[in-house]
Amino acid sequence: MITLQAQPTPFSFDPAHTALVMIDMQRDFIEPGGFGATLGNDVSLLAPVVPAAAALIAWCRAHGVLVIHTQECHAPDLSDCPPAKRLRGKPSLRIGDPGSMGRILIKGEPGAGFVPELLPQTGDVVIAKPGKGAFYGTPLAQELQSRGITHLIFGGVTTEVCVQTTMREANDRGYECLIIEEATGSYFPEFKASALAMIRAQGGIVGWTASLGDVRSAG
Ligand code: C5J
Repeated sequence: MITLQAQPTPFSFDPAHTALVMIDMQRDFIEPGGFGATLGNDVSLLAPVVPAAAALIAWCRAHGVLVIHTQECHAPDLSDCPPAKRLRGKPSLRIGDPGSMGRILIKGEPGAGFVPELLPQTGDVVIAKPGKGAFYGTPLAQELQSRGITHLIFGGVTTEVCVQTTMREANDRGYECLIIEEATGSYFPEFKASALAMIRAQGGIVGWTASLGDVRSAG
């Protein structure tokens, strides 16, 4: 068992029954010209998440924690993209439109791929997801159940959208959930701070939060 300092209380887990769920560290969210930028966001705000996520992934690999990468993307024919999602708002390019990194958020296009620092390795699990939550329309639940996973560690982008949605879905499914502060990020720093505060409030109503330093101090 590993116990690390966390809020609101220490978080204990057996690495053999724990998975890291790294959410949507894709070029379309982190680099200029992708989905995040088409929505008018300053994608440079997410740059510091990349080295922190890499450090967390390395720590998990060294401690025998399964690494799962999720990827928000859609089929080339958009059959898994509801019009409500595609037509929402006034982005400069919509999902499926051609951009500087290929078609926006389409599976197999360069933009939908992971940033080069965080490419999946042999033994990792990759989950392509059509929604914000990683359980909707994916085999994630079966992947976790078949491996006897009980605890989940979270990182990725964006904190208050896909990360928080997935953490809440996991919490409702009975998983003990921890999010690592530096390894997650938002285009809106105040939303990140609020999401983390909501997660650990009321005795950890959604789960625990900890810093990368807390993780490293655990061994
Ligand atoms: C968004 C995500 N923000 N991965 N996706 O649309 O958070």
